[in-house]
Amino acid sequence: MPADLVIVANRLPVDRVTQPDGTQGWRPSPGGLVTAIEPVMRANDGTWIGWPGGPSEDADAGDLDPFEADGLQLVPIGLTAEEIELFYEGFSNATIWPIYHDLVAKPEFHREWWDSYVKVNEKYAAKAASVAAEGATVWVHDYQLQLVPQMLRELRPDLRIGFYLHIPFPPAELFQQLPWRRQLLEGLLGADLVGFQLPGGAANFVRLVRQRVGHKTHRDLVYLPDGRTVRAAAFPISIDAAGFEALASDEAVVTRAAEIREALGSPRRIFLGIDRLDYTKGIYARLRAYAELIETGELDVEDAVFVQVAVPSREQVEQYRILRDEIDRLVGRINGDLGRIGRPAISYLHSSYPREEMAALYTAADVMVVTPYRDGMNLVAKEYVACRTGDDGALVLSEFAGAADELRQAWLVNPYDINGMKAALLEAYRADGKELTRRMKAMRRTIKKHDVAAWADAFMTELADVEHSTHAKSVRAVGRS
Ligand code: GDG
Repeated sequence: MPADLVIVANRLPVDRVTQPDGTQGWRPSPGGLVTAIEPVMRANDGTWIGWPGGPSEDADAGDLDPFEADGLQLVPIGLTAEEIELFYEGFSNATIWPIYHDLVAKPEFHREWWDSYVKVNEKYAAKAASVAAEGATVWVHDYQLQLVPQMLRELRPDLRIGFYLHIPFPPAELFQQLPWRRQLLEGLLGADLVGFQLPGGAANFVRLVRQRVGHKTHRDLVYLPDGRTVRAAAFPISIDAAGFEALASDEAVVTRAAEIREALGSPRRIFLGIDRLDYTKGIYARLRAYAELIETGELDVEDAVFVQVAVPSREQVEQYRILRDEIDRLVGRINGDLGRIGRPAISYLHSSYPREEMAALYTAADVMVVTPYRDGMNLVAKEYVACRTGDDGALVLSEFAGAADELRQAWLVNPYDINGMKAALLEAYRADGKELTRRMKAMRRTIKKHDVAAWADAFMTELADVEHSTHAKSVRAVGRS
């Protein structure tokens, strides 16, 4: 049945699993996005288009039929092993990802990766065009699908199209290295509304459109020669704050948090880092800063431990494999040099956990350390705050995470400044209860007010409001002031 609302994202909110009897099945992988979008999906007969993960033998064959899971209509897009390598691991994760994150790693440019990116984006656009009802709203997500808005508009000019970028949008100086910069900008301009995490990303985009594509712009509006107007604006994403708070208050989670502390040898303070094992997250520098504090005697392994959870990620991409080896070596060296029997300096876990275990870790941790070199938002920081129902606990947060714009009461640090990080870690460690409560109370107010439902609502409302008709030919007369 044609859908009035279509979500197009790289991944479906389910994972394909092989059941014990050998048949294929689906397991929900509910993340923040699906929680946010679910109510509006249900209210509008929504359909979600995305890749279920894993390679498909023949991506065009009908082995992936639409299906329903938990009342949601899901339309799988199959990717071949070659597309996964070129489009996903290649162009998305080894070209766009590093460029959009301030060149934290060196991006690679390969024409065959780009060709695959175009082809896969065409596949998503064609599928969206075939399931959207007349005049429907289509919301496209993230950096893997930046060409979809324009491709979709060509196929279906009747649609209202929104795009949201979950990662930072880089300054012009970096973006213009991309050999396909113009195509990417034009791809995004197919949308009526282009959403970013922060106002800076939206401003970078509008400036690039003016410079590189030559369209007229005024503040957050772009005027296209065909008479359309495109709006670029910030919509900082958030979390299901009430859901995390409820989870943290759950008796089983509270008990588990106490068990974790005990299993760690009941230290006075637990430091915690939880990140996908990604070079943007600043794990290496953070652990070095912590180790130096132990080395100099400012912290003692009898009193404190650093729990670092590194969630496996993009393991087929070479830079991620190198990073894993580097962190493995660093943790081994730190624990070898500074640990004592039963008292490692760092408790390192290369694994992923259920949501309940995440909430128990947040509840057990006295100091949460989130120090990415660059991050669109960083939901882990917000989840920690949501779980601190006792208004205690300290957050050490990178200035370069989008979350720093809202969580001003965290100990804000420059993740490139090891001494600065050491000072902040110590301050957070030594802070008294009154100071912790003052900071945490303010952050919790922010998170509760700006939760993920508010985010989805703001984007959908703005998308519904965007002038869908053509702008007047005289550019000056139309601009919002
Ligand atoms: C991108 C942008 C932006 C992590 N490990 C486990 C687990 N998680 C969950 C966390 C959190 C999410 O994954 C991670 O989100 P982040 O925001 O921290 O980072 P990215 O994955 O890089 O996300 C980022 C985000 O998109 C949203 O727009 O904020 O800047 O890079 O929700 O809780 N969840 C479970 N087990 C784990 O082991 N269940």
